[in-house]
Amino acid sequence: MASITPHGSRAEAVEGPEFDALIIGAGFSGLYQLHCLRDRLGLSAQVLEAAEGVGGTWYWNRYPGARCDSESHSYSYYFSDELLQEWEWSERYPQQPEIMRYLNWVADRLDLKRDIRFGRRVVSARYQEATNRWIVEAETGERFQARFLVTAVGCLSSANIPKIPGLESFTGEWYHTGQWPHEGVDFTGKRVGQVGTGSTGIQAAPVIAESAKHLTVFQRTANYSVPARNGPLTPEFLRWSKENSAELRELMHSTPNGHPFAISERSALSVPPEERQAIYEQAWETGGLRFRAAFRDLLVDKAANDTAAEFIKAKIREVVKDPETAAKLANIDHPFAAKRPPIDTDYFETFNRDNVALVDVRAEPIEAIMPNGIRTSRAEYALDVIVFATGFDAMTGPLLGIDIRGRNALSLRDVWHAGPRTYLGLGVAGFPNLFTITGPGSPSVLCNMPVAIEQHVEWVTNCIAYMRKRGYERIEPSAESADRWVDHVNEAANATLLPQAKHSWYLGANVPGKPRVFMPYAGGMARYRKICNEVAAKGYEGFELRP
Ligand code: N01
Repeated sequence: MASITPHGSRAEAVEGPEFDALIIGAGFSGLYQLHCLRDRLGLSAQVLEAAEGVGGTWYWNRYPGARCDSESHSYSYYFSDELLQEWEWSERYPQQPEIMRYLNWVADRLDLKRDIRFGRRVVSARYQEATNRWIVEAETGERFQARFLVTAVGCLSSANIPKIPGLESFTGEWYHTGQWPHEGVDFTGKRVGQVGTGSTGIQAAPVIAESAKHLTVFQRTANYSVPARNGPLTPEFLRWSKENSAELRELMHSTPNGHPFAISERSALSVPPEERQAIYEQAWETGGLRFRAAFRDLLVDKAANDTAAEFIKAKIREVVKDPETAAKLANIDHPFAAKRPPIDTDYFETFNRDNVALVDVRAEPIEAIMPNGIRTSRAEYALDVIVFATGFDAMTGPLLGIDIRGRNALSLRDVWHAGPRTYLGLGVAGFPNLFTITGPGSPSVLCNMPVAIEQHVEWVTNCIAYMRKRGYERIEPSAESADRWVDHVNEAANATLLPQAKHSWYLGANVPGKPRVFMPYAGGMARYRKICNEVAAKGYEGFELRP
């Protein structure tokens, strides 16, 4: 499988087998990137994957209730009509096991697994200037080399386990939702403590409460949530989505967030209060992320946003019977959707159960974990199981978890010490031939992920094809273009209400010591795609290309 470039034989003994391209990660991005480079460009390409199977984020996130909040018919690869026509989703939002079946099916259909090396957690990647090769080392000690290195490591794959004193003394079981045991966890008869109320915690709590003896939810930041309104997909819907796949693709490419619905053109402030209320009621009934699309200005105008925020807070007070619990749940300190807005199935209703309690850890901070539970400043909570739904060291975590070194052994950790600096979220100055799929500075997590992924993978593929055609061997963003892009990313974020959520992982605020920088590109996917296309059309403007 090693490439037949004359280079290979000389370097192989020292630096391992050589390929044209190495891809790190076998999730949505890595699978498609392998298909593009191997099957479209005819390169020798290999994927190095830490897990024992494909799936990326979905391989690890097997917690109770794990489900995607993009609608199934849009959470699919759209590059292949055959794949689109053949696969049948069963529910409005796909559950984790169904997504795993889908990704395995795609990998098998495209015969990808033969070029994926599983069980290879990449620990370092070093650029060798003299040979223009990346030397990539796995935890197993094996080395691989390639001219191009594509990171497809995901944005939410580095688990954030809070350093609470005493965790090692806990005599019960504890789990992080993003590292869930494959065999599952039996909560029957157990007293469970769940720390965290983000998208994950909001999905997990109702399911855990069904089987646990008791569930205590430890909430630090109260969160909005909109009912998902999940349900089985009808044959009519499935037929419709297949017959209209071209139009759906176009729609997803035309919206700022890559979802298959348009954002209303009305302002929340342009309609009388009764009409606005009726529009929100209808959006609440429809459910899902579509709620955000009810008005065009929810993410840019605080007064408009307040109308949505108040509507949801009123719903929480209506659903939750105990007024004290309702008040804690509705005590939300940030604009609606300024943190990633969860969608749920019976989250707020769960607090009406006799076996569920809510602890506000802003009012009574967690001080320590004891052998038999969690101690806050006010009380001790006896627990058999602790579930950390505490999220991820997002976006930069998975990249900085690898010791990546560019020209002159320049360390990515040093270059990003004050926050990520990329050009288009696709490349880093000083790191030739490195492409970062859905890297910081690209829309990534603000977009329906497969749409963002396909755009990046195709851009990278076209870029490599261009280089081969013109005889270029190296590509690297200039420091000036990266500086300008970082400024533009900040400008785009500041034009929205997103940075107003001070506890958001978009800003790195959930990881103690992490630089507070708004990481994804908030200018919208459609605009971003246009910028990337223009850069390519101008001969990869802002990048330096060399033979
Ligand atoms: O993580 P989060 P998540 N003590 O960071 C709390 C995607 N996703 O796994 O807000 C006490 O959002 C933390 O509190 P605070 C989606 O993009 C998608 O839930 O930092 N609490 C917060 O409540 C999502 O946004 C789906 O104050 C602590 C929670 O833990 C992203 O993944 C499903 C704490 C973490 O929330 C991350 O979601 C699930 C501490 N020391 C996730 N540390 C889909 O449906 C943290 N917290 C596709």
